[in-house]
Amino acid sequence: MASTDPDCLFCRIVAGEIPADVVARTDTAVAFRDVSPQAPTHALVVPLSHHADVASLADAEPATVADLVRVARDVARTDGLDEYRLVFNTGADAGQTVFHTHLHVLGGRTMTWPPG
Ligand code: DGP
Repeated sequence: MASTDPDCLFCRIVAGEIPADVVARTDTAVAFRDVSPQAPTHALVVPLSHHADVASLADAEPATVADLVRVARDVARTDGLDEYRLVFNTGADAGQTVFHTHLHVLGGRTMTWPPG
């Protein structure tokens, strides 16, 4: 049974309590469209279990980190993309606002670097 936090937005999306445009679901992860897309493709891949950030997830469930990347690749492929950006914002200073691990999948336009 995955650990969950009843006060966590993404736990509630995983549970289906808050609607989202779900594009993929596996035994360990759910992918849904970002509510505020920053590119033509912008999805979030989240583990079913609640961990605040990807480093915490890596300690607790290292295989799930790889699952998130595979699901992200499949979401990109479904959108016809074989070039895309994957981002784990980790901590407030890095831009993390939701403290349930999530992998951003961004693509469909030319990206720039460095990020803001
Ligand atoms: P981050 O800043 O890395 O923590 O990214 C959080 C992302 O979550 C941000 O791009 C917007 C998205 N988001 C926030 N609330 C919701 C929501 O209720 N539904 C969906 N689909 N996305 C959300």
